[in-house]
Amino acid sequence: MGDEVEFELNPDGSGIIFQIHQRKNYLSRKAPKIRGSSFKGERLEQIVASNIDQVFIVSSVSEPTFNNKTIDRFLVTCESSNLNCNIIINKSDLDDGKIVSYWTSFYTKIGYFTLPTSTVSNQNIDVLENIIQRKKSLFWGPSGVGKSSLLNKIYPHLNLKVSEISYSTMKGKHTTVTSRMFFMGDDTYIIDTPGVREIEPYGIKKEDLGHFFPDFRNFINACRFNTCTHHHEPGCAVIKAVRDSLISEIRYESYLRILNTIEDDMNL
Ligand SMILES: Nc1nc2c(ncn2[C@@H]2O[C@H](COP(=O)(O)OP(=O)(O)O)[C@@H](O)[C@H]2O)c(=O)[nH]1
Ligand SMILES: [Mg+2]
Ligand SMILES: [Zn+2]
Repeated sequence: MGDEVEFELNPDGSGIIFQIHQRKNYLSRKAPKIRGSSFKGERLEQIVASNIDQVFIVSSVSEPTFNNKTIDRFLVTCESSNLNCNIIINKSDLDDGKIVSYWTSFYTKIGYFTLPTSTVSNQNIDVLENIIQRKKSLFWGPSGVGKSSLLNKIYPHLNLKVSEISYSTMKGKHTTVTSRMFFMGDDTYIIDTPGVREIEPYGIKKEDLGHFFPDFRNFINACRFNTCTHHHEPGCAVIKAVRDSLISEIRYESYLRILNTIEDDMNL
């Protein structure tokens, strides 16, 4: 999706694509595990979208519960694909006064543009509308956080299907089945993606993971070993920065969790 192609038009109106331009960037993930399948082979890389100017990682204050670890996984995937990523904290109308201000300043400090929004109170809908003009933007995040609702708010004629929250699980149901790209005129494209429950950063080596945490970057070069995974190694400058409160412990915990999910055979 979003690939630029050149094609020839035949007299009968059919076309032949003869060149797919090289993708500027693309977002991929591992194909999800199929529940109940016993297939243990290699899981393929799935391309979610390409040639994207900016990604909005959408989260919500509650329903589903705010989860910074989920945001961090999405961030790592975007960083590793060289994508410009921003964070949306939607459903600010459900805030008890703590989540929005705490996490907005948390991620802003790391350097991510973070925008609290609400399709109920309309908070920052105008700001969002402004920053997506003349760009190709992808909206990504777990199901139920309000991605389709936000897009409908800005472009009511899109009429994207919005899900009911399932109160048994407090998780949104998947209503968007495949990613869909819409041309909104004036060089503006938006991509609505289905909710992703499980996301695993694809194809990242353990020793490279730290580079996808911008808040670690200033310290990594000072580690004793250039293959340091910032896990246990002596002379690790990242661990020291966590101890000195120069790196947030919360982010370091996220880092360790993701590190744990990277399969060792990636390092062979
Ligand atoms: N309270 C509140 N509910 C919202 C907001 N935005 C969306 N919702 C609700 O959240 C549910 C899931 O929305 P949907 O747009 O389908 O989420 P998506 O799966 O991320 O596309 C729907 O019931 C929406 O009405 C918001 O800002 N505040
Ligand atoms: Mg949706
Ligand atoms: Zn280190």
